[in-house]
Amino acid sequence: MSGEQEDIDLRELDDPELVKQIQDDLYDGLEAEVREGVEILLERGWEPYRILTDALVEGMRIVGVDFRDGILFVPEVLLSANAMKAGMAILRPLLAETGAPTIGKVVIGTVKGDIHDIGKNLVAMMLEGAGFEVVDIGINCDVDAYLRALEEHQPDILGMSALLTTTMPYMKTVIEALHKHGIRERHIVLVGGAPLNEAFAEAIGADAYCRDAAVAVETAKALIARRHNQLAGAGA
Ligand code: B1M
Repeated sequence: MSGEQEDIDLRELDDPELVKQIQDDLYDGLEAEVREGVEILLERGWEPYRILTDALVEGMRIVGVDFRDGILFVPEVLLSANAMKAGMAILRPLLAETGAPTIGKVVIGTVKGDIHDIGKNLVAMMLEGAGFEVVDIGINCDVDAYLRALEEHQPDILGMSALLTTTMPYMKTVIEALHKHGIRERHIVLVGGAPLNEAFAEAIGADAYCRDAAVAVETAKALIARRHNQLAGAGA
């Protein structure tokens, strides 16, 4: 949280200093510096997932606190978001490169009225890394966008993201539309986003709430396995 930027040679910093510096650069929206910091940690043998969580996600958490407290405003947070995305872009192919066979298909999108996409992108990245085929339909998705994507891609899982208390109720609208079209049982519905919780997911009729990207992967795997077992049981 510099304000003024001295010239720092990132390579001279030890690992904890570098992680802290990446968080500061993310806060200051310095895309090139965040990219360089991520690359240095990779060169030093850091696992991509550790860089993601310790440097980038933690950096964005700090941005979120100051945004909430009125210290940072939308234009600054947008710069931070772009810096975060630049770091994520380096990690994405590495996280996706597990060579795992495809274990299921996911359609994921942020709900109508909501343009937050960093968390959704991260979940998509981690699911890809775990061997899911992911169709990301973007932000501000209305019921029609979800229904079209489900019809076109026939995924095992529908993932929805919402970061605002004002947009999270729209998830219920989507789930009701699935019921109305008689396709609710075809898809596992997973929901996530900072203002949600398990009680909310249950109340709107989702299959599960995912606190973070790692939980999204675990939950997706577990529910796919359960569904396969049910189908195998029904066929026996
Ligand atoms: Co926004 N914003 N924002 N914002 N913004 C929040 C969400 C807020 C909590 C900030 C605050 O006040 N502390 C607050 C919401 C308050 C509320 O509703 N309770 C808020 C607000 C108010 C707003 C605006 C209304 C501000 C304004 O205009 N006055 C506006 C709304 C715009 C809109 O959507 N219509 C707005 C705008 C923006 C920016 C455009 C500047 C930018 C978004 C850029 C972008 O995404 N491309 C932005 C940002 C960056 C944030 C914060 C700071 C960070 C969000 C983020 O990326 N977190 C955020 C504060 C916060 O959350 N602490 C805030 C990092 C990300 C990795 O975490 O998204 O939680 P998260 O995702 C996690 C989990 O939630 C989960 O896994 C992810 C990875 O671990 N998860 C899923 C998420 N989606 C999932 C889907 C799944 C599963 C798991 O499906 C299976």
